[in-house]
Amino acid sequence: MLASYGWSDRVAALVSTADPGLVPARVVRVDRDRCLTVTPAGELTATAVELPAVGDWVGLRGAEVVEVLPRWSRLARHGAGEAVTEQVLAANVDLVVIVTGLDRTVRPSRVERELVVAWDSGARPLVVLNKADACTDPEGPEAVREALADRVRADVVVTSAEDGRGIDALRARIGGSDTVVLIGASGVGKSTLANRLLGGATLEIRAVRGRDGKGRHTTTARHLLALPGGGCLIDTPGTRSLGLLDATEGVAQAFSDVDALAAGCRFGDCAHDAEPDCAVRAAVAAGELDGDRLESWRKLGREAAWAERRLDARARAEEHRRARAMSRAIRRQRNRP
Ligand SMILES: Nc1nc2c(ncn2[C@@H]2O[C@H](COP(=O)(O)OP(=O)(O)OP(=O)(O)O)[C@@H](O)[C@H]2O)c(=O)[nH]1
Ligand SMILES: [Mg+2]
Ligand SMILES: [Zn+2]
Repeated sequence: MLASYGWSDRVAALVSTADPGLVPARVVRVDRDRCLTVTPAGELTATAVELPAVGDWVGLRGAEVVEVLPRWSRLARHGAGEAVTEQVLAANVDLVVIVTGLDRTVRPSRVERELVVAWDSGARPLVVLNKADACTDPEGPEAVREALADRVRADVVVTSAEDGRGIDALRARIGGSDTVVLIGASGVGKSTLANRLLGGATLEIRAVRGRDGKGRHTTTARHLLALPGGGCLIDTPGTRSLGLLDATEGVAQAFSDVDALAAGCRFGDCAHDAEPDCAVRAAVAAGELDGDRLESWRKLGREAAWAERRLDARARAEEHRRARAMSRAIRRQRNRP
């Protein structure tokens, strides 16, 4: 049963460190106060004190999640609201598939942001240009693919969930025990692609109304499903934009080309602004590095650094709160007759 849900040697090793009295299971869906899990004996709805995320490996006692096993990757974003909070979209993912549609102008900066989130998750990324049958670029899908791959320095595949092209290429990139998560704006065809891979109409899809399809989120919950050819997949609701967490590591990985160039700058802390002998600006001037890409690197780097400071501040405040509660408890103990 678990074999179809991403069970691997790595998971086996992880489970062996857990309490042997617990039943290993994987979380395939999270609802308000309970989650649906897959156990060696089949599906089971379980309660949990602290709800795990979709994709988590857990230990069950009866119908209760009593242990969430350490994650090797987690796809997370900045939660809603002002405070910097982490919202985990999917845990223990191996491949993050960033989906965009060729039926409208592809925005490389959006893909760059999603690549930062993907790299930062600890999984490997893949970019999919879907809706090749409805490509609006006069140069055609392959030209768009080449230009995007060149700009974002990632593996890019062209697909059409409509006529089936590129689905084999996508399938070929998914390993037998891989957990794949699909991300991207609403209406780009994530669920349609998922249905293609699933070999049936399991997930609901709906036509996008209007040009940008705002406010039309067809998929409303994240759900982990087993793929017939091996591996499993999490479809997610479309996101307008992903807010970065302390993703400085992700920025470094997504922009390793900029980092490599920066090694040639005269100053180690060069901001590639007005410093003399800046190898990064020289590369832009020589046409070797896209100026817009450098701009993306700046913007995303700043956002990640800002979130890092905010998260640090929050962690410090939390520590302070705990210390105060502790000293209050100690005082109460002392004051006891
Ligand atoms: N022409 C064309 N239409 C497609 C393709 N893939 C999906 N669509 C259509 O695009 C619309 C949206 O598809 P969905 O799969 O629901 O999109 P989604 O990304 O899952 O959207 P959310 O669940 O809202 O995030 C539907 O009308 C699909 O039939 C494709 O390759 N070509
Ligand atoms: Mg969907
Ligand atoms: Zn520089």
